[in-house]
Amino acid sequence: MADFYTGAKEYFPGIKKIKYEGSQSRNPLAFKYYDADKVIGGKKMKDHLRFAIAYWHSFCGDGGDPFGPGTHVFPWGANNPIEAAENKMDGAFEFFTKIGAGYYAFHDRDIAPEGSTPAESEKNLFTLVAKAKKLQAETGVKLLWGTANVFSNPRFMNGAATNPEFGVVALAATQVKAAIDATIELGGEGYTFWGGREGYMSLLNTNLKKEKDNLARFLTMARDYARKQGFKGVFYIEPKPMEPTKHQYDFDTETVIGFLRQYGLDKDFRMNIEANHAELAGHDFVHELETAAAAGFFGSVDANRGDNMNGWDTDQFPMSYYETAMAMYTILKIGGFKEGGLNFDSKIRRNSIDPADLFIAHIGGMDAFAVGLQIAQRIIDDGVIPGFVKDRYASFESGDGAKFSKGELTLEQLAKIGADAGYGKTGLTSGKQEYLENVLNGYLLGL
Ligand code: XLS
Ligand code: NI
Ligand code: NI
Repeated sequence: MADFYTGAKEYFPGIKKIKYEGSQSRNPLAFKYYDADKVIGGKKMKDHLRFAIAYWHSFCGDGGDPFGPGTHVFPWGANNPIEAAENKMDGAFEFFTKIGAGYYAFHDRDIAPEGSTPAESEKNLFTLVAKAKKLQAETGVKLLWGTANVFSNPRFMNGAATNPEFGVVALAATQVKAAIDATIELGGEGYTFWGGREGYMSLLNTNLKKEKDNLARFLTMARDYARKQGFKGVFYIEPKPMEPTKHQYDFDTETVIGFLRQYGLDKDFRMNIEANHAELAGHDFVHELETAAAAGFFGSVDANRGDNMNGWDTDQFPMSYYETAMAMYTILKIGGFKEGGLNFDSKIRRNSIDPADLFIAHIGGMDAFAVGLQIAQRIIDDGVIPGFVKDRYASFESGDGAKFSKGELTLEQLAKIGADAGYGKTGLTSGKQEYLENVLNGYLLGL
C-alpha cells in the first residue's frame, strides 16, 4: 500500500513520500533534521511541531503579483469550477501525505468557489467539506483551523465586520457562519479571524470607535453561534498591523489582548502569531510569542519569514535557525502547543515554478523548526540560559523582595527599604547579553 494518498490522478508524479535521511543527505527531497518520530524532551518531533499546510498559498496562490500574472500552472484544471476544486483537494491531500504534515488550514473560498447567491456558495462549500471529511478519515490528516475569506471579494473593499454598510456585515456573516459550520463538521481544532480589511485607509471617512465596537459585536456573535453548535475549539485572532489597510485594528499581540479584554472576549480567543506580521509591527517574532505566552494568550503560529530589506508581507518560508530556536524556546517554556500548531503561511516565490519547489520549500521550513526545537531543548537541558535568568531575578525570591512580589509592601515601606540600604553599588550588575548570545551561538553550532 502506498504511504501517501492519490485521487484518480497523481498530481505530483515522481515525488514519493518525503523521508528523513539525516544531515549528510544531499537529496533535496529528503528531510535533513525533521525526523517525525524522534523523541525530543519526552515527546515526538511531530507532536511538538504540529505542522500544518496553508491551502491558500500552496494550492491557490499562482504567483501573480501587482506587476504580472500568475506563473504557477496548477494541474487540476477541469470542466467546471466544482470539479476543479475537487481535483485540487485531491492534489492537496496528496501533498499533505507526501510531505507528512498532520494538519492543514483553509479559508472557505480556498476549497470551494463562490456561487451566484449566498445559498449557492454555501452549497459549494459543503460539497467540498464532504470530500474533505472523507479524505481526512482516509489519511488521518486533521484540520488545524478554518476561516472565512472576507477580504478578497470587491464587496469587502471597505471591510467586513467593520464595514460602514450594514448589508456587507450581514454578507460577511453568511460566510463566517458557514465557515464555522464547516470547521465543526471537519473536527477543526480552531477557528481563525484575520482582519484583512478590518481597519482603515483614512480617518476622514472612518468612525474608528464604531468600527471597533462592530468588530467586537461580530466576534461575540460568531463565538456564541459556534459554542451553541458545540464547537469546543479555540478562536484565534491573527494580528497584523497593516496591509491591505493602512492601519489594521488587530495591530499586534498587545493591542489585540487589550481589545479582547475590553470587549469580554478574553476567555475564548487566543493569538495566532505570524512571524512576518510581527516584523511588520516592528517586533521580533519571538517578542510576539513571548508577549502572548506571558499573558496566557498563546495559541498557534503562522510560520513564515519576511525580508528584512523590505516592508511587506513576503510570506517566505522560515529558514533562520536563530529565529526558530528562539520561537521554540518560548513555546517549550510554556509546555508546548496545546491546541495550535505551526501552520506554513508561506509561499514559494513567483519564479519557483518546478513542481518539486513546493516540497523543497516545506522541507526547508520543517527542517528549520526541527533544528529550532532541538536547540530550544538544548537551552533548557543545559540550563545555562534559564539559570542565568532565574538568578537575575533571585532578589524577588526572599526577604523584602518576596514580600514585594506577594503585594505585601506599600510604597512607603518600599521606599524605606531603599532609603535604609542607600545607593552603594545597587543596580550596577551586568546584563551579560553578549555572553548569552555566545552561549546560544555555541548551541547553534552543535557545541
Ligand atoms: C495574511 C494572513 C492570512 C491569514 C488567514 O496576511 O496571514 O493568510 O493567515 O486569513
Ligand atoms: Ni497568516
Ligand atoms: Ni500574512
